[in-house]
Order: sequence, then structure tokens, then C-alpha cells
Amino acid sequence: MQTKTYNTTPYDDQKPGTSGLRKKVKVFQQPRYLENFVQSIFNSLDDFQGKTLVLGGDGRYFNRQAIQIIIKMAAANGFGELIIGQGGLLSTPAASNIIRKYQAFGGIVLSASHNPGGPDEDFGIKYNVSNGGPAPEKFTDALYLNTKTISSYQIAEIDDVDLDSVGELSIDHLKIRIIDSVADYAELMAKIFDFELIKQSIAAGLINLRFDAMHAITGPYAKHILEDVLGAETGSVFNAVPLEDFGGGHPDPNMAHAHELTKIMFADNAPTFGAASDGDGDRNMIMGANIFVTPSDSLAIMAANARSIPAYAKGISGVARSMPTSQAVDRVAAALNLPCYETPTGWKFFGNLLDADKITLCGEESFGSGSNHVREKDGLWAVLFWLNLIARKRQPVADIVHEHWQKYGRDIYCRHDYEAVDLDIANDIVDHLRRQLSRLPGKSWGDYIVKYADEFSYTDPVDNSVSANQGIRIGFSNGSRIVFRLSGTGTVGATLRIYIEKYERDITQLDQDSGQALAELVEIAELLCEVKKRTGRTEPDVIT
Ligand code: G16
Repeated sequence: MQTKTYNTTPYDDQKPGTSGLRKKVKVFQQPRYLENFVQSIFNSLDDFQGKTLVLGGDGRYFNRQAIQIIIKMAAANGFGELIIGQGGLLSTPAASNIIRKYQAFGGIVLSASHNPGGPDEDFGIKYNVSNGGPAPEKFTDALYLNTKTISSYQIAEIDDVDLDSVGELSIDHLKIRIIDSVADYAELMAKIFDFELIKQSIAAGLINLRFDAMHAITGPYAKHILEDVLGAETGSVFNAVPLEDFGGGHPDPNMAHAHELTKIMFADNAPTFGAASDGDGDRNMIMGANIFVTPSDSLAIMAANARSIPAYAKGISGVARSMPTSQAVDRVAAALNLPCYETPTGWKFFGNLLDADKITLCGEESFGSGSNHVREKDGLWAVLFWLNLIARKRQPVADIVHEHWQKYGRDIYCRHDYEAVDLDIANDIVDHLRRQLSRLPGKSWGDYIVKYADEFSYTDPVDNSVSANQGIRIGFSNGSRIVFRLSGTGTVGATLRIYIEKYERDITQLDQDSGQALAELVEIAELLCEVKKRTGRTEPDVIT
């Protein structure tokens, strides 16, 4: 195999965010941009010669071209084996499973997740380590340093690989395996859940479901598992063919973007269960007939009912949530006497806790939940968890949620996003909030008295690494919270996220409209951060 070394010069904008490097496709298409980042990944790794690398992506525009470049660079850099999903496709949780199952050294996942795709939209790349999870900050910091000093990259002079035929080929020292993207993942799900019970419930009409794959990666996974294996009616999974531009849509499973599903689930005669997943298959939205389950509630309900699921029947070791996620799961953990961890936003922070078996389940407000079965959040896993739960309880989604609220109280919750805010304005907003922190405790607006105000810093209980500046928390004496942070996944300007939460224990007040219930806190949030005043905007871009 002929390899070539090319000189290059650094780009100064390759700092990985919450989940890898995400930029516009046009940025990635600049000469040597992708090559610099990939070589920097390899330069940050030790002892990978001859070992296995997993490769796959969510199929968005530029996926195929990028995979061919990465294959050639991995070959030149000395990997011994590449395992690649057919068509270059692997959902993020499936990639995590493949890394673990085949004991690979690591994996490269190509995705910008829930961000739109297409020539003028977003692309992304991240590196996952041998536990199957996103590389920890220590690695991404080293990688970023490499991108700033890189002077050359290596690439093999080989033909493009046929990604579409399952099989094996060897090129000198390198073995390349193209695998079925779905089979290993489907096998894993069958081990976790009671497929027989779900199948019976679907056949008996207790469950009828709709799953919106949003023209993204979970289409083939959901079609196979929900329709072929579990017997859901053909067409239950819709928008099921992954498209490079996601059909022009925004593959983010929330009520703002999955409007087709939302319409179905709030219509008369709605199906008993509805769900959607995102671009790369790690997010989920759960709905029942005329009800949307917030991701924070979904996590809490899963934790409270984990023993109903075969894989967790013996109990769970603990739970974790990202800081802005509502405290609903904390209440379950307290009642069940389980350890509960609060981590910064980013799935990578759950990795150590899962590896050390300090937790079994974890989740985030950003429509992500998962368990120790892989080291990524997993959209279809969450869907199957709910289907298994409904089949066991023989109850509609709305009843499961209401029973949960009656027992634990309800954390009424929403998130307001201000997108593409001018960077300087966004940084000024954060500075303005920071400056107020020491003066806030004791201050009150009506019933809301500030109990604490701080900037979240996390010390990992396994390796003691510290992650500072992870968002601003304002806690009130009645258990309510407002959290502010800048997103680490946007690709244009800055996205300010405001997370608002109110705890309601009065069982006569559980059915309140969340917009009304949170209106006062929304006003307090504006008084504190002045985003409307400083940007001239009147409303958030997205409310979830
Ligand atoms: C990624 C991370 C999640 C995080 C989310 C939002 O998800 O894996 O842990 O919660 O981004 O992050 P931010 O608020 O910084 O935009 P995904 O689905 O985009 O890979």
C-alpha cells in the first residue's frame, strides 16, 4: 500500500463542542479541513497500530465522501482493521455497541445529530473510545491542541471502498469489514427487553404505535425491530428512509420539529403510543394519546419502573442526569434509596459513572436517555423501554405519567432556546448573570425566594477531573430552578438555553398547563438575563 504525507497548516476553529466538531458542510469541504481533524484524532491516540477502528455515520450529506477519506487515512496511519456500517451508516448507539461488542480500539462517528443536513447545512465528526462512549474532555483537549499545531497528514493511495456490499476485503495489512448496520443492535435490544410480551401486546391491540424516523438513521432500525420483529403494522414507522438532507426537515424529535407525529398523537383516535428519533438515532421523544412526556419525566418514570424490564429486573445501581435536566429523577432516587449524580451537559460525563457501575440509567432534558448497555444515549432503546413498560402495566401512557406525578409530585418543565445570537451579546449575557450571582441569594419575586445562585462545576467522582463553568443555576426555596447556559452544539453564533422548572406537590394542581405554570419564572429569567432586551427579540426560537 502506497502512503503519502502531505504538508498542511492548522485551522483555528477545530475545538470540539458538547459532542465532537460540528460545522457547516462548506466548512468541512475546505481543503485539508477534515484531514487535519482526523489526523489530529490519530495524533492524540497511543498504541493503536494494528488495532480495530469502527466507522459509520448518520448518512447525512458528505457522509460518504468523508468515510472514504477516513478509510484511507486510517489505513496510512496503521490501523489493522476497519469495521464499517453498510452504506457508511451506523446510528450513534449502534456504533457504540459495535465498538464494545467487537472490542475495537475506538470509533469515528460522523454526525451533526439533530442539526439539519444538506450542502448548506451541518456536518459533524466525533471520536469514541474503547468503552463505546464519546471521548472524555482530557482527550478532546489534547485533540484540540493537536489541531492547532498540525503540520502534516498521512493518506493511503487506494481506491474508494464499495460501502454498499456486506463482506470483507484486505489491502495489505488492513482488513475492511462492511457489516449489516442493524443486526448487532437488534440482537442487543432483544436481550434487554421482553420482545415476546411486546409482540403479544401489539398483536392483541393493547399497543398501536407510530414512530417518526424523521428521514434519518433510525428508519432501518425501527422498521426492522418494530415492524418485522415485533409485528407493528406496516407503515407504523414513517419517514423511514434515511435521506442526505432529512427531507429538508430538522431531525430533532420534539413537538416543534416532529410536527407530523405531534398532529397524529393529538388527534381524535390517536394511537396509544408515539415516538420519534433524531438524525443519528440517539435522541427520543415519547408520546401517548394526547400526551407528551417530557424527557426529564421519562427518565424518572424509567428509573421508578426499571425492575419491570428484564435487563434491569434485579435493580439498578444508581441514576444520573445532566444539570439542567429536571429534578424528577432525584425524587425517585431518594425514594428508592439510590445514588443520584448531577453531571454537566454532554453524554461523555456519564461514561465513567457507567463504567464504574455507579449508575445503570441516565438521561438528559435534551431528549436523551440510556443505560449501561452502550455508552451513548439511545433513542430506540427508550422507545422499547416504554413499549415494554406499557405491555407490563397494561396502562395507557397518560395513566402511567399521572400515577407517577401523584406519587412523586410533578416537575413542570420547559426550555427556551434563543438561537444564532451574536457571540458578543451572548457572552455579555453570561457575564451579566455571573456578576449578579453573589447578590442573588435571599432576593425574592413573589413566592420565589432565591436559595442559591452559582456556576456549576463538576468533579468526576471516578477520576476526580474537574469541569468548571458548566452553566448558571438559580435555585429557589420552593424547589424551582432557572438554569442558563450556552449550547455547545450550535454552528451559527451562540444559542442561549434557558431551562425553567417548577415543582408541584399539590395533587389537585398536577394537570396545569406548563406554559401558564411557568410564566412567572419565565419573567424572572428575563429580568435576570435580559436576553430579549439585549437582542431585541420578543420570543425564543424554540420552546421544548
Ligand atoms: C449532544 C450531547 C448531549 C447534549 C446535547 C445538547 O447531543 O450528546 O449530551 O445534551 O448535545 O447539548 P447543548 O445544549 O450543548 O447544545 P446530540 O444529540 O446533539 O449529540
